[in-house]
Parts: sequence; C-alpha cells; structure tokens
Amino acid sequence: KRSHHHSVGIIGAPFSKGQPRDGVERGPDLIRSAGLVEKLKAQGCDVKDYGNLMFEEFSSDEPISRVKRPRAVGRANERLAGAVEEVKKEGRTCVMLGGDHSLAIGSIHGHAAAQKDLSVVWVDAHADINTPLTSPTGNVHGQPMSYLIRELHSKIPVIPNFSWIKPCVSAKDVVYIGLRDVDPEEHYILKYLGIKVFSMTDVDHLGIARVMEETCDHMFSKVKKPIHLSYDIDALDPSISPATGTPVIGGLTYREGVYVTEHICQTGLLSALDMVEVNPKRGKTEEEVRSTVSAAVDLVLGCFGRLREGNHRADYRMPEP
Ligand code: 6HN
Ligand code: MN
Ligand code: MN
Ligand code: MN
Repeated sequence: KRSHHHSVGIIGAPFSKGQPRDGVERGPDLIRSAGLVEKLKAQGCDVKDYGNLMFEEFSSDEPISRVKRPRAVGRANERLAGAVEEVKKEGRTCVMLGGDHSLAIGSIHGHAAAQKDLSVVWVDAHADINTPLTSPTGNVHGQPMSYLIRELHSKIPVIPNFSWIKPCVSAKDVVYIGLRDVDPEEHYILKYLGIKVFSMTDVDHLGIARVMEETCDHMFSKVKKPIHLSYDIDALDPSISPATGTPVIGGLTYREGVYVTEHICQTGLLSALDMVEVNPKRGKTEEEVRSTVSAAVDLVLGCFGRLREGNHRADYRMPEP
C-alpha cells in the first residue's frame, strides 16, 4: 500500500483537566509549529486542519466519587466526540492532537458513532482503565478506557456530564502495547476481561515486529475493523520524550515507537489517531521539549505512509539528460 493516498483531518484539543499538571493544553499548537501539516502534505497526504476546539469553563467543578473536574472533562469530551464524528463523516482519518489522555473518551466515542465497529490499539506506559471507583488519583486521564468498554458498563457510577457516554468498544477488540506502570486494580480488570496486552516485558521477549504481527492477528481474527490508534507519548522512553506528565522509565525506543506506526499504516485500516500527553512545561530544557514534540510528529508521519527506507511519489520519473 505504498502509494496509497491518505486523507487526514486534524483536530486540536487543548485540554488539560483530565490531570493536574498544566502545559499539556499547548500540545496541539506545538505539534503544529513543528511542521506537522506541511510534512504530511509533503508526503502526499490531503490534509484539512479543523483548528482547535474551545472548551467550556466551570466555576465550580467539585469531584464526584473519585473523579476530578467531572463537569469540564465530560463537556470537553462531548464536544470532541461531535467534532471527530464530523471529520469521519467527511471521510478523513481523524488525527486528534491532545491535550491529556482523558480526550480518548470523546475521540473514540465520536469515531465509533461514525464507524460502528472499531478495534482500539492503545500505546501507553499506562492502561488508563481505572474506573471512577478504582482510580488511585481521581484523574480521568487514568480512566478513559473504563467508560468505553462494554463489559465494564455496570461498574461505572453516574457522573454529571458523562451521561452521553455509551460504551462502544468490546474488550476483545482492544490491544495494549508498551505497558509498564499498571495499578493493581487495573491489572485485575485487564485479566478479568481477558484483554490482549503486550507489556514492555513482551516487547523485550518477542521484539516489536512479533508484537505487531500478533497485534494484527488478534485484531483480524474475525473481521477487519477500522483501527483507532490511541498513542500516549509516554509510551516512548523518557530519554526520547521527557516532556510529559507521567514519564515512566523503561519505555519503547524511538525505533520501536515508529515501527508501531509503520505497521499500523501498512494495514490500511487506520481510521483515527490520538497523539496525547505532550507537555512542554514538563520538559527541563528546550531540547527536552523539542525532542518530545519531534517524536510526536514522527509518530504521526509514520501513521500516514512515511517509511524509513525512503518514499517517492507514484508519478515520479527520472530527469532525462
Ligand atoms: N496517562 N494509573 C494512574 C492513574 O492516575 O490512574 C496514572 C495514569 C496515567 C494516565 O498517562 O494517560
Ligand atoms: Mn501514559
Ligand atoms: Mn500485521
Ligand atoms: Mn495515557
């Protein structure tokens, strides 16, 4: 599928209230400033940038059960879901630039509204599958999957501004890659639901090529569903992407991280992508921020046809002397 032409729609979601550290709302503009749109166009993509979403402020947003800032998070995700659904209805692969990972609620929900049956590939140091009742922190960026998985529906309490969320993904259609910081309650949930997980131990054991083969075997065992790739920049090792809110040592190398995107691209089924948790305020130096943003850009480019062997346009012809 090398000369396959990609139609891409970009949505910026400058939102940080799914976690306590500010700065992550600057992710979308930073990733754009690093030339994302121009680079996608240069590799032959048809790109439409829908700009940044605007989010409501709530003067009073007290926690409900252990969920922090439920009203802001619920509303932001409802807006995002609508925006993603629009992009999908225009026939584009939707790229959501975060913002924190709570935004996967809206992104996946909106994608599922337009596309019915999805597979989700979640690339992250964390499982982000705490329910509001198991969360050790109350931060919604550690919980998005719990609201989306059908099999967990009965475990989710009622939360203001979350009532629009209908679980839309089956546990068997989820694959995790890169896990290395999983809460005990989350580990129980993953085992209890029988979710396919490739932890960093599995990446060490199998190598990233076999991990991606087995990821595809698992996803395509019955029918080929469109893929939602939710990529948390903290999946990569902090030596590459230190400017993020919850860095964890022992992550994917740059090469492994890019390999994941090349392999997903090559399936021809990528239908939506989240690139989240880039936080410039968490970088200790300019270079740490630059390296993190540049990795995020390269991961997106890998999702849309960039190959490390090089690329050329299908209509290229050598100059004649
Ligand atoms: N992320 N498991 C922790 C929690 O707060 O539930 C950490 C979550 C990190 C979330 O990086 O998107
Ligand atoms: Mn994470
Ligand atoms: Mn494959
Ligand atoms: Mn995450």
